[in-house]
Amino acid sequence: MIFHVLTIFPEFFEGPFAHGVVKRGKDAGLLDIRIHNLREWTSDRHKTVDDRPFGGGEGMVLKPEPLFAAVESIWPERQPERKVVLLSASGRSFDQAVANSYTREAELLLICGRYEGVDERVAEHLADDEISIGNYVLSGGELAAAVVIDTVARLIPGVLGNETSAAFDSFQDTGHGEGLLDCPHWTRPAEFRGWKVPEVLLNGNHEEIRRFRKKLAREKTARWRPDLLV
Ligand code: 9D3
Repeated sequence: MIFHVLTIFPEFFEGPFAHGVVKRGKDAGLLDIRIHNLREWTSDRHKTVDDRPFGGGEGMVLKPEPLFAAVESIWPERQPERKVVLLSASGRSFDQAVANSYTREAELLLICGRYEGVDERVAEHLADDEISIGNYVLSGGELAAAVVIDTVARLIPGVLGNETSAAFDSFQDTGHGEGLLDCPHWTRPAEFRGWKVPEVLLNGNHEEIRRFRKKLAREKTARWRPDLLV
């Protein structure tokens, strides 16, 4: 799968994809990440990418021309399995189901918004989808693009060493069922600063361990994500 990122901060992406699962996926040839500098598609001396909002108001807005020129030069042909995704605070919510749906694409082109926003003609006539990663205010789409790529990349068959992407059908698929959060985990030492690992986990009774983990998963969900229980 090929991920394209269109941004005014190409250096931002030197870090996020240089480690771990995404790096291994790249090295194995299972995915490719291509960072594109939006300013390459400006035609004025100052490489202008933004302008003042019509109707007045705070801040600046990304101009449509460089964005359309960039997408049309990266993809001279739009194909059904190539999707343009606009990262914006006003998009639909990104979640595991959206990530799963993106694994069916051959290529994604992620447009990182900046300033107060992006000219609405980009959302209307250039992007196939408009995505927010959560209900909080970021200063731009770059962190969101990195989140989307990380989440989708690990679902690509082979990237995690898993060929069965069906095992990742839902966010809460932990083996406990019922859409619960994962249960807590412990490792050695069995006692640390006087805090003991639950005895059940040490006794080798796998049926009892399974029931215990499910109980803890329910308790954890009730505490931190009661919305998942309704
Ligand atoms: C309410 C007026 N503005 C906030 C002071 C709106 C606004 C404009 C631009 C809010 C955020 C941004 C920049 N954010 C993104 O481009 C963005 C984002 C986000 O802020 N939150 C969650 N997901 C995303 S994806 C892109």
